[in-house]
Amino acid sequence: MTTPRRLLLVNGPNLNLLGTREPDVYGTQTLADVEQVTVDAAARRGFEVRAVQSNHEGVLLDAIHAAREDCAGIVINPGGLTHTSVVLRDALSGVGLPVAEVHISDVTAREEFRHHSYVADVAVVHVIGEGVAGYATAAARLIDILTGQAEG
Ligand code: CA2
Repeated sequence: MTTPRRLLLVNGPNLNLLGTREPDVYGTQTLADVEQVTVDAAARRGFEVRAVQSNHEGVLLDAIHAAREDCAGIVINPGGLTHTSVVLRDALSGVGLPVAEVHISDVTAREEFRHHSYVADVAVVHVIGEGVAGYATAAARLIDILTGQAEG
């Protein structure tokens, strides 16, 4: 089977609130902007994006499992699940697709509990603290790996 030219974009709990609160931390762009930025970056490289956001962990797991069927890689901002969820990490590890982890804010400069990521060591790309533009960087770097233009 040829590799599908499609990414799954996953946004975790509370990221539907982007642009409505905490602009000092997360900026003023919305989840729709996040999805558009990612779609545009992927399209410039001939890839499509399927986007999912949920406040329910099981919905995210099901979307990640389904990506095995028709996606080449996963761009994910797990939100707070980054710091808590072995289950999410196991799903990403279990499907075996290359993963790009994105955080809008610089989690390394925030509270101690945000410094550990359960996802970090199953991801081949990490983009932290670049705001919403970081999703474009993550998609581009992941596609470069998928197309053999960069090492994973
Ligand atoms: O910086 C990021 O992208 C985070 O993944 C965002 C998560 C946070 O728990 C992580 O530590 C870092 C929080 C997402 C919630 O986003 C909101 C946006 C606007 C208003 C309220 C929440």
